This record gives sequence, structure tokens and C-alpha cells, in this order.
Amino acid sequence: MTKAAQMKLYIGNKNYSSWSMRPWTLMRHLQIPFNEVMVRFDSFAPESKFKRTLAGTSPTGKVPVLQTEIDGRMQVIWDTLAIAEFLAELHPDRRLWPAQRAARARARSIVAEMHAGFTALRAHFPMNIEAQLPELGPRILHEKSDVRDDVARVEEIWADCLAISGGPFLFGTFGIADAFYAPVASRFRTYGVPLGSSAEGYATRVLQARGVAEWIAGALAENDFLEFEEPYRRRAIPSGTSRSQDTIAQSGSSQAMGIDNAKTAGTAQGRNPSRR
Ligand SMILES: N[C@@H](CCC(=O)N[C@@H](CS)C(=O)NCC(=O)O)C(=O)O
Repeated sequence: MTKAAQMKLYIGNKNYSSWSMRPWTLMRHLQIPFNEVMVRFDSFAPESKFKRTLAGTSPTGKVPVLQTEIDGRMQVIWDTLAIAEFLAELHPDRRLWPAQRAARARARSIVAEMHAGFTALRAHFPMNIEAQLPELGPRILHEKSDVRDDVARVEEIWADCLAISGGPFLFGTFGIADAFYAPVASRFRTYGVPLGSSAEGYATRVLQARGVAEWIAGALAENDFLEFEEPYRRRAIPSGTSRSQDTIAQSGSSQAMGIDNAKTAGTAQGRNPSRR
């Protein structure tokens, strides 16, 4: 029997690509071997290098994509949730989903909820691991009730899961649910979203979990400021400087902070909040 080819995971920029972060952190945390192919986000225009690189690999032209051998044939899996389900099937011993059926049903529900929802949170708090914009979160929360509702729902999900499982992760040990919510914990940190103590504790734990911490280290090493992914920051952090708090606001108004720009960027620059 020939040895199966190593799986290949195509991802985007670690600083920005929340969807790529999910399967990557899951596989790294659970030590599932794979080769990583980073496809830089130059833009998402049809003629971009990003789209040209993925042509022929990703049917949607998006990342993440897992390329793997299944029953002797190479195949691609092009959606985060489908990748997670495939890995869970491949490694039943690693408990990517909780062992108990009731817990598994809840885990699938909250993962599906993240996969399909939280559009306000995604739109106003795009993932940006290296940015530090702590004054932005409280102001956006003050102005946008839909973002407030999304944050409250995430806190409720975390509290319910931790109360039932006893922690330290949502269903006890690190699994798909944690990988799906890790980018949200990162967004909360970037934008200084105030959390209750239970959610704060979970955010800290999940961001320090092995696979997640490795992804964050990779994101911080990128130093790749992409204008079209930056609704709030106006400048790149010069390489070689420490991770300082980014200055964006001249005054207290959301317009001065670029919040209105962020809204319009969705149409003006091809930015689609639901992608994040
Ligand atoms: N539903 C997809 C979403 C993937 C996605 O939107 N990925 C973004 C990067 S985080 C992307 O490739 N965007 C390129 C584009 O929108 O053209 C999944 O779950 O994997």
C-alpha cells in the first residue's frame, strides 16, 4: 500500500483570515500533520494573484481549502465547517467533537451559529490580530445595538458551555467549537471589547491554547499591512517596532475614527463582512 500524501491546507494572511485560522489552529492543536500553503491577500479582484493562485484548486476562490487524498484520489474540501467535519471523521480518537451525543449536538449548534451568523460583529470588528484599537470597541458597542447583541450572544454561548462542561474549553478539551470561537476572542482583544469575568477568562485560555498561540505568533510575524483589510488603521506599523497601540481617533466621533468608512468599504472596495 502506498503512503497517503500529506494533507495541504491553503490559508490566507494569518493576521486577517479568520476562516483560515479555524482549521489551522484545530490541526496544529491536535497535532494532525499537514503542509501549509499561504496565499497572500493582494486583493480579491478576479485578476488578483490570490484568485489566480487558487484557480483550479478552490472552486469558490476562497480560503481555507484542504487538499487531501480520499479513497486513493486527491480531492479538495473548500469550506471551514466541511473541513472540520472531515477531520473529525478522520480522527475519531481525537475528540474534535465532544464524545457525548447531547454535548455534540450543542457543539454542532454553536459552530453552525458562528459559521452562518454574527454578521454585525464580523462587519464592525474584522479580525486584525496585530492591531490594537481598544478605544474602538466600547464606542462601536455604544452606537450599534446589533453588535451589542452579537457580543452578548457570544458571552451567553460561552457561559452556558462552560457551566455545563466545567471548562477549561467550551466542551472540556479543545475542539472544533473552540477553534470556531478563537477568532472572536482575538477580535474582542483587538477592539477592547469589555467582557464579564467568565468570558474574559475563556478568551485568555483559548488565545493561549497551543494551536491558537502558534497562529497568533505567525500573524504577528507577518508585518503585512493590507489597505483593503483595514477599515480603521491609516498606517502600517513600521517593522521592527514593538506592538504599540494604533492611533486612529482624532476626536470622539465615529466618523473621525473611520467607522463610517468601514461601512462603505463593503461596497467600495469589495469588502464583504460575511467573509470574515
Ligand atoms: N464559507 C467559507 C468562507 C471562506 C472565506 O470567506 N474566506 C475568505 C478569507 S477569510 C476569502 O477567501 N475571501 C476571498 C473572497 O471573498 O473573494 C468557509 O467557511 O470557509
